[in-house]
Amino acid sequence: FSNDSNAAPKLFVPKFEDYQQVYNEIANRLEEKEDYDDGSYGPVLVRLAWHASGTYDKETGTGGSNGATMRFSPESDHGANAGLKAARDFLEPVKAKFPWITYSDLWILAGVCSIQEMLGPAIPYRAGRQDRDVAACTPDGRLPDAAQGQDHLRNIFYRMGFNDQEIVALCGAHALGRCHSDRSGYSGPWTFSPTVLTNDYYKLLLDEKWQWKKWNGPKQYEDKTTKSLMMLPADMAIIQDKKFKEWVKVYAADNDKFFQDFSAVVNKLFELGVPFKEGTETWTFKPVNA
Ligand code: ZEM
Repeated sequence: FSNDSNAAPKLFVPKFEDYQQVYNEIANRLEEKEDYDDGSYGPVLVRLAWHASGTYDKETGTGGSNGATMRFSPESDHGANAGLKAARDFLEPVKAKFPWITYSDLWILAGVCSIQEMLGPAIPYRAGRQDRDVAACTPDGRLPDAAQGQDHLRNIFYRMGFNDQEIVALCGAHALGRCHSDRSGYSGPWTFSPTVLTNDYYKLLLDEKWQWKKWNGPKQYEDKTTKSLMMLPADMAIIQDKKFKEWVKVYAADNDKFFQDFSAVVNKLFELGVPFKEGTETWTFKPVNA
């Protein structure tokens, strides 16, 4: 005979349905502030997930999305992370409502949710990241510098374990969002639809004429036709380099191919260095508004 008071306390083990609830909560709040940027927190949440993951170093196994160490200074103060407080703060009420999820899993789930809700491809997801403390913060300088070119891109992304095709596929994320003069110093969006994922970034790179923008800010390009779009020096590097440019052409010509490769490479990015338990299930969340 046993009754509840004798039973061991039941540990809450969240399942797919529980993570889908978190997904739904984020999806339903993405456009809650009409005056935030282009009307959606999606782009800045994608950038948070990317910067949490892109610190990975394959040689030492340090960095990556396991840990969510950008919560802490010095990592939160790294120049590359300027402005990401907006994304972390957006997610605080979600963490409060679902306290069982780790920050590290939440940030990546928010990235997955944002890509899907902005009409991108399904991104497979696995849970199991653990939060780590300030001692696990990565050194400054692991994320790419927008002012530099192809050699720098290769150094940074090869360190994470990506090849040329994967680098170009990842850059397609710049179809989303914009640069902010009070964050990176750069200004403006890359495409005319910054809250919808398309292959327009590649098309615009190839089809537009790009010229240096005349202004007091950091060196960036503007399109000659409307002067309302931008490219970073690092963006231009992927059409200045012959091997990168071949992939730009592939993705400009074929949105389905871009979506397929983007989904695979983002999944790889978001899982860099994460010590998943053997047998961890891979899930695909059901879109809410997409
Ligand atoms: Zn970005 N990125 N990025 N990026 N990025 C910015 C914004 C966004 C580089 C970069 O310097 C910058 C990837 C790769 C690279 C997003 C996603 C991804 C900004 C503007 C800069 C300067 C920040 C600001 O002022 O707010 C460089 C040099 C990269 C190397 C190739 C990859 C990979 C990404 C995801 C897979 C997104 C979504 C944004 C827009 C953020 C927003 O707030 O709108």
